[in-house]
Amino acid sequence: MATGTSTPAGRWEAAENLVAGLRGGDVRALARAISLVENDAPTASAVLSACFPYTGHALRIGLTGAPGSGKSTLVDRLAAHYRAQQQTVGIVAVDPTSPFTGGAILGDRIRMQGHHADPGLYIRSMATRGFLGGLASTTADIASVVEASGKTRLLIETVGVGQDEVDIVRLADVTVVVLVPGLGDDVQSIKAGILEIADIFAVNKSDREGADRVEREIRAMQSLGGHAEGWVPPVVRTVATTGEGTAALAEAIERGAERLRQAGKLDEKRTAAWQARLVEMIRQKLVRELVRHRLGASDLEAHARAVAAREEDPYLLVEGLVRGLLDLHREDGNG
Ligand SMILES: Nc1nc2c(ncn2[C@@H]2O[C@H](COP(=O)(O)OP(=O)(O)OP(=O)(O)O)[C@@H](O)[C@H]2O)c(=O)[nH]1
Ligand SMILES: [Mg+2]
Repeated sequence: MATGTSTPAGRWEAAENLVAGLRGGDVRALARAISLVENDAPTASAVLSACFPYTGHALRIGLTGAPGSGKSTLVDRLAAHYRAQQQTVGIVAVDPTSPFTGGAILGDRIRMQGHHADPGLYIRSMATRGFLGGLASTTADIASVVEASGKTRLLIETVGVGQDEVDIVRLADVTVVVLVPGLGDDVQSIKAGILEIADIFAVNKSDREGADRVEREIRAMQSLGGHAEGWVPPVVRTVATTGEGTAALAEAIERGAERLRQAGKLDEKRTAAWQARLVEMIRQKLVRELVRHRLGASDLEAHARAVAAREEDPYLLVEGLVRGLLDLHREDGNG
């Protein structure tokens, strides 16, 4: 693993070694591979390529909902449920750039302690603070690395607050939207985007007053139609702190996945997800190549200044930059 990573061959060898390690159950190799991907290191794409043949088989389950709705607690319960069924589990929690982040990280750290002896379970929190775009794509890449280590169930937790988070759960096979009673968080006030992506609703904290009302509101929304493919998302009540409803939720997830498989919708969904990811990957690659060959970070700032001052035409600038990059590759004999 001490191979130099400054050459493509060296990067490939390093990546293959790392992936052989994580496939063999080396948790430190897994953590290192994830960090390389998260930090967009030079070896990252080689690591992902080496992982790719070992992916595509796990069921990806996205959980989203308001901050503090009990997603992490629920994810823990599901993980324990799957472990009892001899499934192996990977958890990827996306920590939002929000005031709630501190609590989430603390919660995840406490979780880790409870499970650290179990080699069939891996938990990773992703920080999003300062992340520059492509969050959904990177989350999916990290899930792939975790899957390559041999996990059969992937649980992806994200706070349902922004478009990034909606994009992340769109990459899941089955999406659970977690709602809670008594937050003044009426279903009507929940963003339409979140309702549309739900394959299943979990009404968590059903030990509290108002679970009936939340469920009624979901049903009322559903009666207005909307969800495609004739699948009416089931509503499952849970109490994540006691584990009540976990088995029913897991069953709803399996039924949802099975239905998708039978209708050929799972492949369709994954194809759509790949289409979004491919666009993102191409975008990232183009920007990286531009910065490497044509445009340093300081040049970008100089251009921005000139454009803001109306001294430069941004449309002609971008046209010229991209054209220049294509010409460069043609000169290299790549075109
Ligand atoms: N009464 C009750 N409390 C719950 C239930 N589920 C979770 N909680 C509590 O709600 C708080 C938040 O739970 P988390 O699992 O951290 O919620 P989260 O949605 O992951 O939070 P963020 O990741 O910070 O958005 C914790 O104090 C939990 O113990 C439940 O079913 N009933
Ligand atoms: Mg959480």
